[in-house]
Amino acid sequence: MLTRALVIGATGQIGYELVPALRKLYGVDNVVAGYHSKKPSGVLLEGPVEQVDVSSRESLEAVIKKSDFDEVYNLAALLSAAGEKNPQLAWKVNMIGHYNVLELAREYGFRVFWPSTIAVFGPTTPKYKTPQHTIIEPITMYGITKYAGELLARYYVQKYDLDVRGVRWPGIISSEALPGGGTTDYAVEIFYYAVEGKPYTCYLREDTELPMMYMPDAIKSVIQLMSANKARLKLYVGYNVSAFSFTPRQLVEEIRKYIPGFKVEYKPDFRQAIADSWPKSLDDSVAREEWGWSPDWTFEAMVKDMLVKIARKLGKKLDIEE
Ligand code: AKB
Repeated sequence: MLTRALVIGATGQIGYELVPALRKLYGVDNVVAGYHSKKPSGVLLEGPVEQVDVSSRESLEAVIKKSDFDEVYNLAALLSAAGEKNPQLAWKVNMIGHYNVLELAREYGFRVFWPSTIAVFGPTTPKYKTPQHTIIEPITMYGITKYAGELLARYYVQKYDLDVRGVRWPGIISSEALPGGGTTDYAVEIFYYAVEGKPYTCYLREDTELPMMYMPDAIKSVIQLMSANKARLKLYVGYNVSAFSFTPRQLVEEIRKYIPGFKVEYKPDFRQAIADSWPKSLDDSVAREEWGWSPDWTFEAMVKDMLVKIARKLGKKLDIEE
């Protein structure tokens, strides 16, 4: 049987790479790229696209009604930094949008993927090997909506027997679409500066350690969780998933192995307090036990691959053996 899927937030950092991955699995015509203010481009235009406002039930239902979707991937969200600039909009997109998807899933019967984040954790959470179940007191609107969203999704699973699944992603590093509005965005931006030969000003302190993951593993986590045997799942949403952790200083040192002259200065801004409230590493043993999660990419392999890909994208020559 063919699976039909809608990806909401397809023009964002993760959507831009999830859509082609799903199209490979389900067929190009069976995966609709849902976008809002940012117009689709590149690979997204190889298949169907639809404009959709997740915070409007009418807009969402109009798209859902057009196709018999089996799965909806709701990636629309204002991230941590953007959410602090406009908390009201963050609530609307992250919370009402999530509620609208769950309500329509109840009526139309599709499965849902909805990601949470390390931003659910706060300053009172244990910092190292942060357990799945621990103190959760987020300080950003993004974190609050994501933790409330985890509880809401689990409520729909229990009350209405919905199939809603999701992970808690760390910062995601990728070479295709740029991230926007996150606290971990520096770890992508920095590669563009390094490859262009420009100095970079980092908005986090050099010793700010955060958990991160390379995009191929983020995509793997979605596909692995969505294809996991339902009978084995207990948690359904908010699974801690981790790959590696690093500080800006460690990232710069690794980049300098390939670009020795790369210059960086540190000027922490409001994002420092957000980063300081998050874990430094995660315990993802529940995801490993329930659906066999394990990452493929190491920090060192990610840095090398990013430099190769960004250099190719910018048409720059770097002396790196592939
Ligand atoms: C952010 O920095 O806000 C996101 C996240 C960790 O969820 N990348």
